[in-house]
Amino acid sequence: MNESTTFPATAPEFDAIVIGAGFGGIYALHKLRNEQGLNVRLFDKASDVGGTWYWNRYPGALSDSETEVYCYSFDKELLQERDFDSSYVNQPKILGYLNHVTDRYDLRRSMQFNTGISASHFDEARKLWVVKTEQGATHTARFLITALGLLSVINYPNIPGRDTFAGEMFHTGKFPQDVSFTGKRVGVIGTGSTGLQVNTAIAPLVGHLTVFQRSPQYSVPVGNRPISKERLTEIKQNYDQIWEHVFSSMTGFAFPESNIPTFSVSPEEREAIYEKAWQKGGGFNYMFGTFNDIAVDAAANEEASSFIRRKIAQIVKDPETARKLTPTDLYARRPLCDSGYYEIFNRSNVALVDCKATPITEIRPNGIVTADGTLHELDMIIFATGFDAVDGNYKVMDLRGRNGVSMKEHWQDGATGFMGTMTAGFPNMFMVLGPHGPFSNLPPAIEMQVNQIADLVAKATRDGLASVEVSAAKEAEWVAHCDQLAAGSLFSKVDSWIFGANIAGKKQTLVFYFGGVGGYGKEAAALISNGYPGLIMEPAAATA
Ligand code: FAD
Ligand code: NA7
Repeated sequence: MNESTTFPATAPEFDAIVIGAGFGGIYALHKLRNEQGLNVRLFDKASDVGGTWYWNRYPGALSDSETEVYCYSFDKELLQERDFDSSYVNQPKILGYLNHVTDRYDLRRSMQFNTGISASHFDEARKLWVVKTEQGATHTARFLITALGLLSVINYPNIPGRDTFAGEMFHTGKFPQDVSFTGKRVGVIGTGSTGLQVNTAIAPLVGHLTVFQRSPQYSVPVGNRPISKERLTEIKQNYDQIWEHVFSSMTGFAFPESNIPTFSVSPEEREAIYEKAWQKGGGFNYMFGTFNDIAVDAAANEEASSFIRRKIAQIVKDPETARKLTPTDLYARRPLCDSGYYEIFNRSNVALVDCKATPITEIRPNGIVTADGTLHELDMIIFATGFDAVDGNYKVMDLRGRNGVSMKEHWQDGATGFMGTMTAGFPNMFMVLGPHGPFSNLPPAIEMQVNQIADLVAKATRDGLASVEVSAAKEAEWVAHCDQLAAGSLFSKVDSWIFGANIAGKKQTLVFYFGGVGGYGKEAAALISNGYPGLIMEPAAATA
């Protein structure tokens, strides 16, 4: 599609087009089609529903949000029907759940798979979106809902010789099914959340595992354990309270968040609180359920990290390996948890390469070379090297708003958004998990955002509006508000995907709202009760 594209003169083909069939797109389709009776088409380049859980099929893939809250809350019957037997839910089960939701609400007939959207342009004259598929088809809609995913565009580090590798090579974010590991020499690059999961899962399966670690990580046990039928019944009986807690909480998880500062208790009590959280499990629980200042106070952060450092020393038998695995910087990335990660280094078939001391210099047909000249011979390389997070998919697509301005140009100084759902200059386009949305357990954030989007679409339809758009001033005000909320956070002092630091050449900016799920809910409610201040609502007559 280019500037000279001629647009069909007829009314749009669809009321709304949704891109993405993950948690966000599925719910958006249900809201707009089933609840508002709109004519909606959803596209995904994948061959089926699931989003993250369609693509990330690596061994060990597990949600680290508790099972009872890693789901939709919108339908009480759906909650009562859900059957689960573990405190955390793995990739196949999440995929099964999203398939069930899709079928239960008869959504599949409005979904078109194997259809990547290559371009989406706003036609100002007719106030509609013109969307082009990778196969060359063109579709039009009044509203465009981009549920493109925030951890979706896979990141490969720029290592010379990558294409020369003769063995098997996979990225965790696009992992095939039925990979055999038996007897193979496998190298995993990356030790983020994904790297911890995949390394832990395959260590007992492979012939030999080499873990290429650049930054050592703080991690606590996930504490995944069976859920009895009695506990499941209890959870189902308490769902009203569970969601009340989630939607008024900071992190959107099920665990109770702490309201006490680290140094308000004695050193012995502190140790006991960390130990209890270690035994219970959960990364967010350890960071936000023990004390309320770990993410904002350097001394508190040091206490919590020193506990984990001591645990590593206790678990890992070889002191040199333990030293390499032990982080010394702030504990201020997305908090990690694992199913026995540090323990795998006690196995005789697992080796750790410290890529800070000896960076990877080259990939050759038979393995990975590090700066000390060692060739690590491998049959398989797994890249657990993360994603171009949040705005990645918005830059892959040729996405253009008013005056033909592309999203790449619009976000050249860093991605911005109002409430994570809108950005100025892109009328009638609504994002799910766009920039400056909540940093939290994501299904509740997704539900709040889709509800907000659906309210605006309903209002536009009811009031006969030609377009709805956030003003540049309102968006700037929200971004400044987000900056203010993050000002005291230690997260901004450490490089991670949360600020775009993992992508070479990407401008590092804050792209999250750190005011919590509860805070976000209040801001969303105020937006409606105050009559949508700062949103530009263009009446249809003005377009004639
Ligand atoms: P996604 O599930 O990413 O779906 C986006 C979809 O859009 C994809 O299917 C993609 O193919 C499609 N798409 C994108 N661009 C195009 C295009 N141009 N054309 C056509 N289709 C397109 N969150 C948590 O809250 N808790 C967790 O424990 C957790 N664990 C995670 C573990 C991993 C390994 C990963 C990668 C993410 C995890 N997340 C977790 C985040 C997770 O992404 C969200 O919870 C949620 O699944 C996001 O749903 P979504 O619909 O917004 O996006
Ligand atoms: P992350 O958290 O971005 O982790 C990527 C990892 O890859 C991290 O350990 C990186 O080291 C490492 N990496 C990247 N490039 C290299 C090179 N060249 N050499 C060695 N190591 C490298 O991605 P994940 O998929 O684990 O998790 C992302 C989110 O998805 C996660 O928070 C969950 O929400 C799900 P670094 O730390 O940059 O030194």
